[in-house]
Amino acid sequence: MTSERFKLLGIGLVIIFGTACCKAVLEDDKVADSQTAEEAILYSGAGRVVELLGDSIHVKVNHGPIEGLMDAMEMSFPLKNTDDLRLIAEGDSIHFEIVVEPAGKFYLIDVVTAEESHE
Ligand SMILES: [Cu+2]
Repeated sequence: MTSERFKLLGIGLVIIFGTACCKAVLEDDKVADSQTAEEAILYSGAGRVVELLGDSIHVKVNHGPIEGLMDAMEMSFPLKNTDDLRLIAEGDSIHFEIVVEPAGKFYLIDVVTAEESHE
């Protein structure tokens, strides 16, 4: 009974936090070694918005390689601040930061369109 519940929870988390490929990357030893005990790590990325997912939290992005984290791929990310969704549309080129917390939870912050990102 209990293990069945954990199994369902696990499936739910995979659905919520994105693709299995990225989950594997995030559990990579290299990532674990480079982080201190309690600090989240910040990565910069760029890509194109493929789809704004209907749950108002996730965005599907076709992103380029993110050094130290993952190769180029198409995947869904949760957003830290859902207000960012109002600033982007499908097809936009975007820049963003990915926060990876020590426990492996990750989400996007500072999502801007490429046109707005120059200083
Ligand atoms: Cu990815």
